[in-house]
Amino acid sequence: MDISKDMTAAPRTIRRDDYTPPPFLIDTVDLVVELFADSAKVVSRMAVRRNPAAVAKPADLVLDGKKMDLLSVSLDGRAAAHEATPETLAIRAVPDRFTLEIATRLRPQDNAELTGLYKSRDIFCTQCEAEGFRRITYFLDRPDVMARYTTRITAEKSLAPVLLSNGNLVERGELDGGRHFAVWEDPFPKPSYLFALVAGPLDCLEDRFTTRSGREVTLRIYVRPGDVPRCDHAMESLKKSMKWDEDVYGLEYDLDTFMIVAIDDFNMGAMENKGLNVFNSKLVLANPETATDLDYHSIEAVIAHEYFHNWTGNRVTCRDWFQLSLKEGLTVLRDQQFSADMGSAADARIDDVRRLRAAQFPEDAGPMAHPVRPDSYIEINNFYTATVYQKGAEVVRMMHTLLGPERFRKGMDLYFQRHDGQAVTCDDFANAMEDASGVDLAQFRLWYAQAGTPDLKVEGRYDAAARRYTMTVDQSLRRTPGQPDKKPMHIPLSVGLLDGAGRDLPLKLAGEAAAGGTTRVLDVRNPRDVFVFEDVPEKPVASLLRGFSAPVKLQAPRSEEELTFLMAHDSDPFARWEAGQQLGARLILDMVAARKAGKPMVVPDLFVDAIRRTLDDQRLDRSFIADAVTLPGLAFLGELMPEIDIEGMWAAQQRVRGVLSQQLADRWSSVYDANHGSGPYRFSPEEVGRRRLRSTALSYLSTDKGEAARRRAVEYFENAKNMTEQVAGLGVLAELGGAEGDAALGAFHERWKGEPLVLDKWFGIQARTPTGDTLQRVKQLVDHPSYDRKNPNRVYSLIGAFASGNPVQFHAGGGAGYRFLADQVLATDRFNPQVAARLLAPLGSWRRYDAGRQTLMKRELARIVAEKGLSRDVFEIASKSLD
Ligand code: 0A1
Ligand code: ZN
Repeated sequence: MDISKDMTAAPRTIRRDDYTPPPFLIDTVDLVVELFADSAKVVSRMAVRRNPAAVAKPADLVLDGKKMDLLSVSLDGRAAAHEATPETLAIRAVPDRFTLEIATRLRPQDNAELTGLYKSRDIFCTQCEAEGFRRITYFLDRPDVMARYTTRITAEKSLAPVLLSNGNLVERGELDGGRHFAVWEDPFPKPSYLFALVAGPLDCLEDRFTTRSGREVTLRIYVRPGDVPRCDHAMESLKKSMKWDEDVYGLEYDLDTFMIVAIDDFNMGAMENKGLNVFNSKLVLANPETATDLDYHSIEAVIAHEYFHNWTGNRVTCRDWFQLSLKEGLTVLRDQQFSADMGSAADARIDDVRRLRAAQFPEDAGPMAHPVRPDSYIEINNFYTATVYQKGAEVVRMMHTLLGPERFRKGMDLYFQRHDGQAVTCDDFANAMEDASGVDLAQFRLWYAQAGTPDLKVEGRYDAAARRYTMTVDQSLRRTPGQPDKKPMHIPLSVGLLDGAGRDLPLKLAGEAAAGGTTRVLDVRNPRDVFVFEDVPEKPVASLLRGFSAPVKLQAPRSEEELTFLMAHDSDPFARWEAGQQLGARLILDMVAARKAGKPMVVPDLFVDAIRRTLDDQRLDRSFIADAVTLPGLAFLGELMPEIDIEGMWAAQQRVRGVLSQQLADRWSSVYDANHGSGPYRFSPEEVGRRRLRSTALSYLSTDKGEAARRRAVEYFENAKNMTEQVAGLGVLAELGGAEGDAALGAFHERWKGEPLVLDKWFGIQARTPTGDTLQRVKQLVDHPSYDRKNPNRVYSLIGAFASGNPVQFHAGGGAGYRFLADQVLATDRFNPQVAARLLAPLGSWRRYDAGRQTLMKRELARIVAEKGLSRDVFEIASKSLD
């Protein structure tokens, strides 16, 4: 049995329109899983009946299954006529209701795909979303088949002292031969993708939470022995999440125990299995010595995300995988709201938008562009995308904006009231929102159906005599693969008008009796909409897309003076930050054009002054200042260019940095000195802001690469009191290069060589260094003894960081970076197609580059597609990228 390679011949496209209800239902599943050192035996006993709602009445029951040995099949206690193919098992001529028992054998220790049942060192664990359960036993492995599970696990006690599965522990005991068992019962019907099993040598941190109705819940975080002291932050995050969901959505936890397990080898971030969340260990383990502020933040957000899935995903799940955003978009919105409530709402929103622009906008403009609710796929694992997650969250957020918080909450209540225990669709969600609020969402639903980022052009005209301000809004949506013609969307456009002193004006739209509020959400619905504001006493400056009220690309002919004015005065913090980004982007792009035309790149004083004012503004908190003085990233800038000019963008960005560094040198120095900090590490918004601002200043102070800069960076790195400071210092030193850079990298490795999660930072910093011969270094690091090509964290931190996080180096060198990536994709695809497919994405953007790079990138894609025995995962991305 070859379990290392997906040998599927001609990959089949699955279409949303082909959905039909399952012909059979499975009410209960009793699993017996026997774990051994070199195999696992699984016996599944299922109560099966015909689905009264099925459209067809087939004679046979056809189950999904993959990469297992079938041992036996019996129906109502007797041998059953059956036939197996590599991906199905057909049970012939079944009655209307029966008990089916199937025994299979698997080899978890050889499963490097990390889906189904596998081993992460000495720990057995499962990953069943999306289609992993079929690698454990034959099943109707689709989310609309919901069953009640009982799981009995047996194992040798010395090898696997801890035996876990979903639900409540109902029995445990000793067996002969040093073995023991545990029986878990999950009272809630669930789809197979939420099944989980974990067994191995684990320690746990235990705590309690009392729900608001008085249910006592035991909380446990399981980790490798020795890691328990690194679980406190995760536990605090869990308790905050549980409380927040009660306070904000009235949602309580529903089992007696909630368990989290940290696993070192995990393809994704984490997984919301009912009552037994499995996490990538990097999203659980933290202490100030080994984890950065960003790690602390991600842990809090992902613990919340997975916990929130208990209602949005588990209690109400997806009918089919095309509805993935039903649970993911909604749950991301909920974790974003949670993060906003835990710290600064403005920072949180800036973060959301940065991510969306860096990952989702390029996806929407590339060959894999797909709607939030896709219409087809070859491999569902390829659709856990920024579009489904981040844009999906924006879609739910827009509903929140259109309905307002109270009606949105009513919509959520109605959604749970109607659909608890069901597998439903994105339309069901929109219906609940519509029915609870009375707001018409008919046109709005296009956000689920149409791919691509809408372009919004906004122009304003002031008529002094009539005291009227007219805003003209044009929308357009470019074609995307499979969607040549688009309809106009319903776009909530949040706006304000500022007077000459920077104060918000009260807003009164034509036809309204009186002014209402200073921020208004305009309903943009047509190719062109015109909005007239009345009683406007003076020519205002418009604040547009406040709070980033819709995931669009905004174009507005605003002068540089207007943008600096907004940077200084807008009452909406997001819009304030955005004005700076727009101004920065505009001047960088102007400089790129100048460079191309052989002209000098000039940084206008106005921009330097605006940054100086931001640094001097005592009212702003430090995180916001750090955000505001950080220049737009290359991914965002690239999206604004008809053809991406990497060298040009990089040169211009460096020039702006250089000018800001020089002209504001005194400011950076005083910011650096003033934010030294003292006392033990605390993960609080103030302390995080302080550290961020200080490392931002350090980075500006290092731009000239001079002696003083090197000395300061070395001092910062050597005196670092926590991992946040170490990583910031190491990043700066790696970019400075030379003896200081090498020494710091060496010292860091020496100190942390026993900590894989910390070494990931070491790999990542080197892979992301925009200067020097990074590719050569990355190639050497692949052979480093600390590197492990089978561990997804290592692969993402080295290969992923280079290809996706270092555009300057990835696109340099006449295609050597492309060739390296393709080689890595092919090598990885032999054992882990999911990871291989994720690495591949950057090659798909070839259309955005010059002709030379296009040829080189396409050549690598073609080489990949031509490979024999390619997985469905990689085939889909590579072939669609070439289309
Ligand atoms: N549902 C999880 C993410 C996840 C998705 C797929 C996986 O394997 C293919 C694993 C995890 C979440 O949203 O957190
Ligand atoms: Zn999720």
